[in-house]
Amino acid sequence: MTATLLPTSDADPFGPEILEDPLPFHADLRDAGPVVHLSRYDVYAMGRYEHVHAALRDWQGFQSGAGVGLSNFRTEPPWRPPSLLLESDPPRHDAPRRVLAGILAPRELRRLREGWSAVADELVDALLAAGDEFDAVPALAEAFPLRVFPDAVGIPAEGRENLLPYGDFLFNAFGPHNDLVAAAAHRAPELGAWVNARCARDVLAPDGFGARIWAAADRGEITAEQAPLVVRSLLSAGVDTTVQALATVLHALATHPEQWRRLRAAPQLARVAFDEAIRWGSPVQTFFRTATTDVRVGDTVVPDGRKILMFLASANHDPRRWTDPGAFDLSRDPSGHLGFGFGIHQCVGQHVARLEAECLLTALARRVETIEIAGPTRRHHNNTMRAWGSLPMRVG
Ligand code: HEM
Ligand code: OVM
Repeated sequence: MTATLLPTSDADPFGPEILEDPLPFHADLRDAGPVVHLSRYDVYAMGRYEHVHAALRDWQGFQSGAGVGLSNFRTEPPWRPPSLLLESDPPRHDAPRRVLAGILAPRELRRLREGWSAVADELVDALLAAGDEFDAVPALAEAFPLRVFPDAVGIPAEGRENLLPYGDFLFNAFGPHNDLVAAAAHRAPELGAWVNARCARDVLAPDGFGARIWAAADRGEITAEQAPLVVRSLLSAGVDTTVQALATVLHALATHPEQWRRLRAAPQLARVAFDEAIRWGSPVQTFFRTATTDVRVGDTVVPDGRKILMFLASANHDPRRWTDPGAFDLSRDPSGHLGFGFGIHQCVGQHVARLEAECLLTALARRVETIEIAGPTRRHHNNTMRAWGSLPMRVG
């Protein structure tokens, strides 16, 4: 039995061409085999649903504790103290995960729905009163999460404009030290200090997610040293992701009028529309893992200590798993998509994201008959996120 069948690719998945349109590269990656060597970074990669899914389930073989970016924490110092959730393995991962999963559980979020719906209604009313054309990225995709999420965490109002640039840098930093990282690196210390200061107990409002994390520390479920880092996870992962997921679903609906009509006719489809958009557009495209031993995948071996890039976006378009994967279709069942990951690190904030989407899409569907692209759209390049910079829209 040989272990030498390792296709190789010299493509740069973090270069501007592939960031602009990753789909052709994803197809090549899937067709090349279960595991491909990316010669440019000397790392391994997976693009097929079956293998990405299996690897995400195998947290013992493919760890997160050495970082889920290109940088290997075994040999390179991380740019910030590692996340207790994203960048950790059991048993250290367990307590912070349990605490956050409890605070962000669907039944805990019920108390937020009414208020978030009212904000969405108000935002859409104000937008429509101002005219029938707008850029959906700032006007909806950014505006709505920024109105509801930082309040739900409980941080003060001052300086909230730092949240998006912090997230943009963080998601870039999972990739190589390319131009995207270099262009923003000068702000990282300042943004990091600003975020860290919002994790302290005394700045957090008494009824928010942040205060609940500190209350869990009081109960001994996590330590007082861990609490600020768990708050940091919310401020790190909770803003840019939902902004880009909302931009993705708005773009999908604006370019698929028949699906928009379906949603209008049955607004309870908002959650399916959102998850289908996450499958279809995969706002979080990739994460790395690190092999903890020689791990066999198909006919090849990922050697101990080596990085492997999981293409969630490619798995979400794998024709071996999905019928007509390129179609954005509200009648499909998108569950099982890997856009929120899978396994022990699967997105702990997914119910927050779905509630935001439900509120915003319902508010729009109740008021707007048609929605279309009204001018040239622009991507925003990021090493980890598939993002929109501008989405000119016209509504009727
Ligand atoms: C984990 C995507 C929204 C907090 C993840 C992972 C993905 C993801 C793919 C898995 C990472 C891995 O396996 O290494 C998304 C997307 C979102 C979203 C697409 C929006 C649609 C949120 C929100 C929050 C959040 C709103 C906070 C309220 C987290 C945290 C983790 C995580 C803390 C780490 C969980 C762990 O390692 O146990 N997310 N996320 N995310 N997400 Fe999200
Ligand atoms: C965290 C974190 C940061 C970025 C992303 C993420 C998608 C989590 O600090 O825990 O999940």
